[in-house]
Amino acid sequence: MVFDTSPGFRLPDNQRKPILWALYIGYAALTAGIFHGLAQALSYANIDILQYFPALRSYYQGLTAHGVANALIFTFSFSNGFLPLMTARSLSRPLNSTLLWLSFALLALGNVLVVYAVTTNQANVLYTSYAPLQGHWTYYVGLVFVVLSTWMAALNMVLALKGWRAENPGKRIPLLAFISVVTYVMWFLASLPIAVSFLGFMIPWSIGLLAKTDPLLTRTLFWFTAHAIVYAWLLPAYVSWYALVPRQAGGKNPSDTLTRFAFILFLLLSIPTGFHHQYTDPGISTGMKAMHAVLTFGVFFPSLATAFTVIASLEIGGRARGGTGLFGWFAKLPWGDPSLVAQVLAMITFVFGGITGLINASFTINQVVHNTTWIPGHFHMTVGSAVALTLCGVAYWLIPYLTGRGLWGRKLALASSWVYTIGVLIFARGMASAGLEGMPRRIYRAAATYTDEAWNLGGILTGIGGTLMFFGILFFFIVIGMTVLVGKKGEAPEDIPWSETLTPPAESGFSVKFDRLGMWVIAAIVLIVVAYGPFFATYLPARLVSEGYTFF
Ligand code: HAS
Ligand code: CU
Repeated sequence: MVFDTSPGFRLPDNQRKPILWALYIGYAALTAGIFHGLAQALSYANIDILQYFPALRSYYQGLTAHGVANALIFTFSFSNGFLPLMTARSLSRPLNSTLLWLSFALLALGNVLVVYAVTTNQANVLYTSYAPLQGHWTYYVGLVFVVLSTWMAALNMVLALKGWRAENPGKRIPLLAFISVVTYVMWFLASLPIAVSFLGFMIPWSIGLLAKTDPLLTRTLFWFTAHAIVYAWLLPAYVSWYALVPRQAGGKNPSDTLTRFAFILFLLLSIPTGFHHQYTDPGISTGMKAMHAVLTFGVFFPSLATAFTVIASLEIGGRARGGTGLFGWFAKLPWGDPSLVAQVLAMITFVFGGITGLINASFTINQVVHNTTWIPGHFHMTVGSAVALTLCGVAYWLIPYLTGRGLWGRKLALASSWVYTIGVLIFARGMASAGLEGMPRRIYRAAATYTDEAWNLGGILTGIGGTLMFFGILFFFIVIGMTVLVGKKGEAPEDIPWSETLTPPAESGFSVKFDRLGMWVIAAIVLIVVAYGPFFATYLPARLVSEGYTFF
């Protein structure tokens, strides 16, 4: 590892434990979820391996498990551990132990319920889980517990920040704590609509208190949260890219102000954009959809700013290590450091995730790609690599840091990221091109009674890429498993790889206002009301018209 391991503030051992266990749940979910991923990818190449999954009752059971484990449980378990830890370290103060354990207990309990519902074949509702597909109540209640666990983590961070502010009046909030807190404050706001949907509609409906429910309303509440959820997955990765990666590359974050600005933009713009998932839904006016399209282009901007910043910080690192010329610095990055390599490969893949996202967001072009395999092509280059690979890269220092055991199998760790990245690029190329030919998403092609020759090449690439991705994550699992079991004691970093910024935070001017989080939260709420208010004002009350369906 290239970063300095001199110790700084150390979280007490009893607080490191729940953090470590939350991370274990996350990485275990990642590994559990990839088996169906492999089957799904091979199915697009017309190879059926699901018949060898004895415990699985249906394709949709497996697809639900894959989405829930990899997109929901993995990401939030990681963030529940990582973000409070970053906040505490950045503020050099401990967290609230009760809240930490409560957050962990809710996460664990939520997992037990969701795993029960899915493995017993009672909740084949996919990770998008809106009406009229109906699942067992334990599925929805389990997810409510998972969301509550994130709220406890958020509260813990906000309390730590409050405590710090009381002791440091007038001081700028340390950058790492600032971006960590903003991430979960955004998520807290974003999670409220799904809480309304689950508590007000889905749970009463699934236990029979409500005979019928409102599909459009619950879909809208779902996407209200679930567009912003993608930034709740992404921003913890950005926390690492902005505040840790520069150090790992031997560089510095070029701008404290730009970093805070980007996160404030995410706080403002992540949420009022959910209708870009509902362009084809009837019952929502074109004007509302167009407004969300424009705001989606707006939320593209802070990611562009992020691209600028992270490339600059890598360049500073590469040049400090002796790189010269336009691209010479790139070769000088520490390509032997698995943690950095995973994250740089995540960034490179994300460029294509971003481009495909912009295409999705374009109101008219969305008609071509919606509900085709283009969409999973897009999101495996975002959550499936920008996020997943970064979270794996972070594990390569974080698990040693928390367990005190040195990383086992550095070369296998490097291979993991390369194999995964090459895999995901082939996979997404296949999904995207077949999607443009109209190959539907969420089908088990190997068993479908219809096909199209134009899907064949894309399908084969999907199968090849998906297989490589599977092995990439399997390598990761071996590395982390062995690190925990036999990693050498005493070889672990004693502190987090914490970056400096080129210039310290400004003490005057507009930038200081970024720290007034309450004000930005109010601005975010105003924007949400503008973007969603007209829909609810004209739509409500709920139209309880649909009973529940269980097709699979
Ligand atoms: Fe998306 C659908 C639009 C980002 C996830 N998205 C999805 C779904 C998921 C998902 C899961 O507008 C499917 C949901 C479902 O099941 O139906 N998405 C966007 C846009 C962005 C975007 C505009 N998506 C994400 C992220 C996700 C994610 C992030 C997860 C984490 N997405 C859509 C739309 C749909 C959609 C529509 C609905 C489609 C439909 O019809 O159903 C943008 O935020 C993307 C911005 C990204 C960039 C890239 C910046 C690049 C960086 C790296 C730079 C570093 C480098 C390093 C190059 C602007 C920061 C270089 C290194 C050197 C050493 C040189
Ligand atoms: Cu979205």
